[in-house]
Amino acid sequence: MNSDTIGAISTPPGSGGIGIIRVSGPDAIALVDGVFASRRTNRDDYRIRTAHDVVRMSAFTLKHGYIFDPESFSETESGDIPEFVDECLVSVMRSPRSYTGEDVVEINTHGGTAVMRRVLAILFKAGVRPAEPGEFTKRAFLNGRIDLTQAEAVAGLIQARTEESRKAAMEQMSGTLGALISSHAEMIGETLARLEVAIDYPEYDEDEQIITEALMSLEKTRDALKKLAETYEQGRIVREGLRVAISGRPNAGKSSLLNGLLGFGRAIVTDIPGTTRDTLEESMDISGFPVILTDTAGLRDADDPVEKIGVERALSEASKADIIIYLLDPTADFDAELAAFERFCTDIDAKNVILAVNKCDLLNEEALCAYKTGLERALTAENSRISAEKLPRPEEIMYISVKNGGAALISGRIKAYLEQHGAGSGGAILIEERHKDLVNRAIEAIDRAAVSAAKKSPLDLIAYDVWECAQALGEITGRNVTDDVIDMIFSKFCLGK
Ligand SMILES: Nc1nc2c(ncn2[C@@H]2O[C@H](COP(=O)(O)OP(=O)(O)OP(=O)(O)O)[C@@H](O)[C@H]2O)c(=O)[nH]1
Ligand SMILES: [Mg+2]
Repeated sequence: MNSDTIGAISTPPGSGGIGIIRVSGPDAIALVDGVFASRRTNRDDYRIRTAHDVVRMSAFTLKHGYIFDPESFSETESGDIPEFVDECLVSVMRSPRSYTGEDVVEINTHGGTAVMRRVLAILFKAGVRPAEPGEFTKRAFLNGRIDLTQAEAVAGLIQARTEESRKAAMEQMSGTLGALISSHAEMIGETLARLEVAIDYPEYDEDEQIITEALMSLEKTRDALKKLAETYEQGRIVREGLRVAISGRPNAGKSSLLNGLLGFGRAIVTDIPGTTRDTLEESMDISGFPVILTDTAGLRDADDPVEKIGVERALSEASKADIIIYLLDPTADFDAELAAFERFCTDIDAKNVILAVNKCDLLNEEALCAYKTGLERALTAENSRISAEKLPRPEEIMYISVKNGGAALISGRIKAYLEQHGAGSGGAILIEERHKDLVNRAIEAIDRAAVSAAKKSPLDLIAYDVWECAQALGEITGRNVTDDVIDMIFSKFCLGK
């Protein structure tokens, strides 16, 4: 247990209806008690200095009253009265049944910057130490209230901007991932114990038998960890958002599509080719997932040095994207459009290109039909420079008009992708890179142990790798983790959490 008492404003900076100041530690109740009074006047049976209104409170109750400055008492007509700084509600949680596991007092003040600052200053003067970012949650972890994966999920939950991000963080905070990792760690621990017994008492057991059993158990864990590692891709989308780049030749309607998807005129749209020169990034919510849309400069051999840089950026953004929406303009020169698309597909390592022919409103049925036939013929393995596996399948090419609701169709495609790749399965998924790295370390350690076992290496060599696997898993839940790692994790938190 920590010996000092910490405090911080837990509500966001700025002004709001109420502000919450949280105090946690062994002296939390006594220290707040010294600056709080439920009444503003000394009466026969009530003395502000010795009322002990907070000390008398039961856990999980609220009391109305006033925060005062204990250094400001002065004699008035109504007695020895301090300066009352704010009217507030105080709640008390007693150790160990609190967020941190310590005594916690929360003061609901009025949410003004000056109010909260002054109340905090009074508390600091009384002996409360300013909390570091994440220190309340760090204490919850150190006091065994939650494991490290749950603590990390608290930060994820606070940062979550979309429904699916919230769900995933909530799932992790409820302990699903921690419990899964712990159960694997337990199995690994048992295997390790058996190996160690065999090392210590070589006369008792058959090495061969022990190794076979150990390998079987390790393999099970390995398969489960592999499955878990695969969920990181879902987790990454939930955490960072799906990256969608909009590419194509100048004037294809890229900026119009960006605006259509966002629902407001974010990007400049004109009929002058080369309107967008820099990349333009905006985030939005599609089906509860965070999506980062990037509008890019139209692809062409530009003479203008600024546009040239823009085109380079456009290609670099596209290569980083999870999905590319490539727009073709059927009213522009067919060969130039096609050549640009082919070059795009061969030049960059593009994944998941959705080819969409825009401005279909400008073509009559006959022209559209002819265009379709021409495009499908050009995009066959015999006719195209694009490698067969990258060629868009004819049935997947979209024919849209951004002017007439085309953005909704594109949004539908993105939705379908998210449903396939980003859906939170409800079970444990890996969101944090730290967890993914450690799961992979655990898998690698098991692989090494398996190789050693196959080579009939000495038991202690195998045991060492099994031990390493256990270490990696323990680092995920925080069972064995260095202070540096703990500090690094909690430093990313916001103040007051
Ligand atoms: N008729 C019609 N015009 C469209 C459609 N989509 C875009 N346009 C028009 O095409 C022109 C170019 O649109 P932009 O969205 O600026 O095209 P862009 O691809 O961003 O162009 P650059 O920034 O120059 O690369 C504008 O005049 C748009 O109004 C569409 O579906 N139908
Ligand atoms: Mg543009």
